This record gives sequence, C-alpha cells and structure tokens, in this order.
Amino acid sequence: MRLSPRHPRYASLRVRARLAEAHRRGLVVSEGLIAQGRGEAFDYLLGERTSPGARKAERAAAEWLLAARRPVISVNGNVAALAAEEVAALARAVPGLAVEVNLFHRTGERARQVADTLRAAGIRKVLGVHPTATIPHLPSDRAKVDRRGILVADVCLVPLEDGDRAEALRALGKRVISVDLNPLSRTSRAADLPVVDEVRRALREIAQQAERRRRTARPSRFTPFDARATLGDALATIVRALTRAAARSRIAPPRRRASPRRSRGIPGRSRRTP
Ligand code: PTJ
Repeated sequence: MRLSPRHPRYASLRVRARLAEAHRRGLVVSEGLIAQGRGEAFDYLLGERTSPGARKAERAAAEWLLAARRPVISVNGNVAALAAEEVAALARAVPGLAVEVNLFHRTGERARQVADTLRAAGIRKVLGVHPTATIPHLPSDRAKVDRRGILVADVCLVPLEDGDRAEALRALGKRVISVDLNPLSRTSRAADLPVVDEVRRALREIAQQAERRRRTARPSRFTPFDARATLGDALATIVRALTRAAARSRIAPPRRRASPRRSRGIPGRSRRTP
C-alpha cells in the first residue's frame, strides 16, 4: 500500500507499516503488534511528544548509564524493528554500553534476526544470541541472558519490558531504567527510573543527553531519582489532555462523587419500623 505524506497520520502510518513488514519477516511477533497498539493509545493521550517530565527522566537515564560500571541495553523484536538506529546512536554515546538480544517469544532464528538488524545499524558486538546464563525465579524465556551482559550489569535499560523481569532484575540488585508509554504498567511501576515516552524519541534524547554530559564531566555517581513523581507527572499529562478534550466536545468531566455516607435506608422510606 502506498502512503501519502499528506495523510494527517502519515508518521504513525509509516511506523505501523514498518512494524507490519517486520512482522511478515518474523522479526516482530503478532503480540508485538498488539503491544504497539497499546503504546500508540498512550502516546495519543500524551500528545505524541516528549513531555517535560519524560525529558527530565531521559536526562537522569543518560547520567545513570554514564555513571554505570557495566551498563546494558536489552533489545527485543519490537525495539529492533523500530529503533535499531537509535540503539546504535546510544551505543556510540555511552562508552562500554553492552547491547543484548532478549526475547519473550524466543527462537534461535528470531534472536539471530534481531542481532542482524542491530549489526546492520552499525553495532559491532551483540550479546544474547547464544545465552550463557539464567536469571533465577523467572519462568519465561526472558530469563536467558549473557553472562558478559545482563547478568553482570549494574544498570539495565529495558525498553518495552515485562513487569516480571523488571522485578527480577531489581531483585538481583540492578538499577532498572524502563521505557514504556504506559505509566500504569507493571514495568513502569517496578523500574527505578521509568521513562514514559515513545521508544525512538526516548533513546534519541538519552543518546543526545549522554553526548552532551560526556563533554562536560562524566558523572561518577547515581543521582537519586523520584520514580513515583515522574509517573505522577505522566498521569497528570494524560488527565489534562482528557479534560481539555472533554471541554472541547462539551462533555462535562465526571463529577467527583460525594463521599459515601452511612446507609440511610431506601430513599423515600422512613427508617423507623412502622
Ligand atoms: O520480541 P519479543 O518476543 O521479546 O516480544 C516483545 C513484546 C513487546 C511483544 C513483549 O515484550 C510484550 O508482550 O510486551 P508487553 O507486555 O505487551 O508490553 C509492552 C509495553 O510497551 C506496553 O506497556 C506498551 O504500552 C509499551 N509500548 C508499546 N509500544 C511502545 C511502547 N512503549 C514505548 N514505545 C513504543 N513504541
């Protein structure tokens, strides 16, 4: 299908076409298309741009990656299809960043495809194609990792992650940076540093911030980050967007219900026994 650049949703349609094509090649699983749809819905509510709160989180993420002894980025099918160039830019901006394939729906063939996509984008060393270690207490294939990468990492950047592994990585004492458009997801809530932004915008901004920060002084410690506040900011952005949309379409936003009082019996009837 030919997409017209004049279509008002041209950018979004192109991303969809790219994912659909990657799905036909087997790089992206069917579930990945569903995940993208969910992400798009949240992006729509967030105004399809990086919010000031997300930018702040991205700056902190860049600092954490630079301060890390062994930083790693975990790459799945969706991330490879959407953002291989951005992963490569980040690897250039953060010296020592390990790039590791990690799949929920794992097959040897898909792991190779993800690695090939990353190499085509300019990443020379890709870990995780032949896993050499296992994260304990994690029932999915996401537990299969590389002992030179995720297993020994102190900071893990996990775009489009699932909540179970984010929690498992934290349980191993690692600092987890997530990228997820859903501020309510288990991953966002489990992460030490949740970035609520679209994966390409987020990785681009983190890479730019890391380049800038490196030129001044490379951070040597982890600046504390308020994860709850950043999730609150994202939710407030969504509430504002919905309130404005409701006002525009003259639908009154739902009124707060009065706090429930003790039952007064059935309205219109006396509580006294007759
Ligand atoms: O390639 P695999 O086998 O590892 O599978 C990858 C998917 C994405 C299918 C797998 O990790 C999965 O099922 O993910 P979930 O549990 O659906 O979660 C994906 C999360 O990413 C959701 O909370 C989405 O809102 C969010 N998301 C989807 N697309 C984007 C996104 N966040 C940022 N940018 C996006 N483009």
